[in-house]
Amino acid sequence: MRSYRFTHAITRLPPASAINGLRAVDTGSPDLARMRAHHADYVAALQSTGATVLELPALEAFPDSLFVEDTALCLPEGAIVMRPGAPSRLGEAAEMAPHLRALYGEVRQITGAENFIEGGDILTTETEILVGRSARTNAGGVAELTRLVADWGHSVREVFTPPGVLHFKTDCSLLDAETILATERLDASGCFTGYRVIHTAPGEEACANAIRFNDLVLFPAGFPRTRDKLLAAGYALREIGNSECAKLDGGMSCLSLRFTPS
Ligand code: CIR
Repeated sequence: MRSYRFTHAITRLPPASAINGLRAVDTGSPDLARMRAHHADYVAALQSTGATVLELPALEAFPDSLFVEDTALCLPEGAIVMRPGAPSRLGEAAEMAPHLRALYGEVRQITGAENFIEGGDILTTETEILVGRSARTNAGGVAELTRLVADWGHSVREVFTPPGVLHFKTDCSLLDAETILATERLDASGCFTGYRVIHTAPGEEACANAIRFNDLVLFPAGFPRTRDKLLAAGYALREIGNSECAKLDGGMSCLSLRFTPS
């Protein structure tokens, strides 16, 4: 599986209602115009790698619907529609399903009224699928995912999400087949044994959520010491403003589904 090379991505325009999006701590209302400008830069960066980006229209009924990553897991063999653990976000998955069906030969669904899982808790590497339980992802959701991907040949490994962190991937990103960018607090759990790990610089934990997309790493602007580490390691970085999504606990991975449909 090529875990960072993709022909397609799906994004969704931030709705005006995003100013009412979920947040763990209120640090002020996002500026919608600035958020949309950052979002346009993000889409342009994905497109600049040669990928096709399906830009879905804003969904006003769902303030967090720009964070499309949480609605599905896209694998080479097919897509799996999630069951988001935030009640206000559950309907977003049903909104995404038809778009995945139009692109993929096979689309499966997490089922079970008590099973919850969000894409932000899932990191797909070259060899395995890592899933962290969180306030949004429970044991039933992980078990469902494990069952649904088994005949596609994927193994799921349950890992630790640091307390108080929204999603597993809030604290880590895949940089290439062997390398993970992670906070020290997450790496200390031992979940990345066997991978090369680059730590976020102290005080810059908020930039751990980046994405490798083809030849680029999309990286949130404003974290110069971690940026310089990644540049020194040879990655091609594109800095994207994330100040407004950060007010809603969103980062680079949350804003797209990335895949090569079967
Ligand atoms: C939420 O709390 O669900 C949104 N405000 C942020 C979702 C971020 N998504 C992600 O990390 N995959």
